[in-house]
Amino acid sequence: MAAGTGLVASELIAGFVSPSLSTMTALGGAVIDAVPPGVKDWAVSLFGTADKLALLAGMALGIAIFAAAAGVLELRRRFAGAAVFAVFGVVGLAAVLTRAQVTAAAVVLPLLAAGIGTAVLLKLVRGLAATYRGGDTDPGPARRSFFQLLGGTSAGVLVGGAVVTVWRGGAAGVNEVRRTLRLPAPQSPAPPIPAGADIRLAGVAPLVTPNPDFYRIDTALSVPVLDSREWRLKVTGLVEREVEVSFEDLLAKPFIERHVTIACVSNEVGGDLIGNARWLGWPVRELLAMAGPKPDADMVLSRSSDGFTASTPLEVLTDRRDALLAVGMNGEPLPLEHGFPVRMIVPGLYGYVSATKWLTELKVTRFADDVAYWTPRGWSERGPIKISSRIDVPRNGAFIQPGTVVFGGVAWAQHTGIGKIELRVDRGDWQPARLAPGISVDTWYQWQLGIDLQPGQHEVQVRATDLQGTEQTEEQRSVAPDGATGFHTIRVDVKT
Ligand SMILES: Nc1nc2c(c(=O)[nH]1)N[C@H]1C(S)=C(S)[C@@H](COP(=O)(O)O)O[C@H]1N2
Ligand SMILES: [Mo]
Repeated sequence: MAAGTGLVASELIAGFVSPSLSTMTALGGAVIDAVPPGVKDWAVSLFGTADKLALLAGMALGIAIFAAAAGVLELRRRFAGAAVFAVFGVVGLAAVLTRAQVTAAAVVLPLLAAGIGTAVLLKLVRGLAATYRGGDTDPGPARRSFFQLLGGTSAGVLVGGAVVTVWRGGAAGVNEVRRTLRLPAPQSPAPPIPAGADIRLAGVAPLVTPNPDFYRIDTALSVPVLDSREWRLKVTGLVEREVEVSFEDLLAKPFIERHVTIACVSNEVGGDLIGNARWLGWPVRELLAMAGPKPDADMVLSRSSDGFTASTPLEVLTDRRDALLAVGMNGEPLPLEHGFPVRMIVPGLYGYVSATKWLTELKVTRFADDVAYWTPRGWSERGPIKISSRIDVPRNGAFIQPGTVVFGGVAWAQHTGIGKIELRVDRGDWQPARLAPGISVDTWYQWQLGIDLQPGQHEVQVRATDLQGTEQTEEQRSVAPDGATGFHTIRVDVKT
């Protein structure tokens, strides 16, 4: 309870002022950055997207165990438990100091937590000791006052903890700023979605992914909360002149709007870490042109407020493709968890090397001189998206009626485009599917094909070919270091 009181008090302050001050988040972030890639992959495979919750629960359990030990020690020997709490404070402080967004206020909070925790610990342990002090004294009053104190702190921790989890005042303020934002209309609107691009087959992923359903992947234990009114983006490094723009500056630029499908390098074959949205923003190349990259530069290291970095080839950000400083997603300001107020979107590259959310800096540099967040953690420094295809219906393992079975799904080869989709049953001949028109080469495409199936078990595979004639490879490779390959393969059971 003592540890809980200290933690809840400091998390409450962080919650109200700014979630980025949270010591628990800093500690979790330090753990995420420090664990070897193998352990992280294991945790992600075990907990999936609940990995962050699992980490927080693990941290809480660890703290509870140490706090219990501190209580026992304090009871045996004065200030022995207090020393354990001091160690808590120092560990918390060290974690905070490793964070990119460290501020004076963030440094104070772990010390405050340890201080409050220690005070409560000493009081509780004194009170507990008083309840079984021997002799003739009646232990009743001491007992009552100890349990009052314990009950009071427990109630405080429970109520405070509930408040911390549901009410984040700092985030609420920015949510309000976001809600009242008016984004400019694009000077170059998104080309209309071609008729027939959406095949309207139940079970196939929607052509444009609604924001609440869009996959979310990042290393942020709590979503960074950035106020667009204070946001600045700096262009630094190998440039003729450093440039800084505010959100207001950005909104005054000629915006374009485009559909772009982004995907995660951790997407397994057949996986769903991919989504297609209509992004509104300003081309990155325009901002880079203002700064003037020096001739020896070949990479842009984009950085977020929480220290995450991505390495994007300079060439990709300056060619004619629609690489964006995005502020809008499907007609609304970026949701907080998708990078409010500004993120990068680069057609053709996996998110980890391009799609930096909560963007704060573009450092023009060289692959030889700088490494991005994931590069030393077992992932390739470059990550062009691999041509891929997926069967959405029927589901793997489905039981279906005999006769014509309609297969449908999506395929993508961002910035090249899909040219052909084929299916084969039980490793027979490839049969061409009907490929719907894409919105653009930067988005995924839907496809469908009806196949007559005999009763029994069948294996069905899909293969895509891009518009340059490159075929998706059959070779099965896992997601690390630069994206999975192989055919999406499902089994269906046709009833007799
Ligand atoms: N700041 C920050 N930006 C980030 C990441 C991150 O961890 N931190 N993850 C990247 C990865 S790996 C992917 S796949 C995309 C996912 O974007 P989404 O969560 O909006 O779908 O964001 C990218 N941008
Ligand atoms: Mo990713």
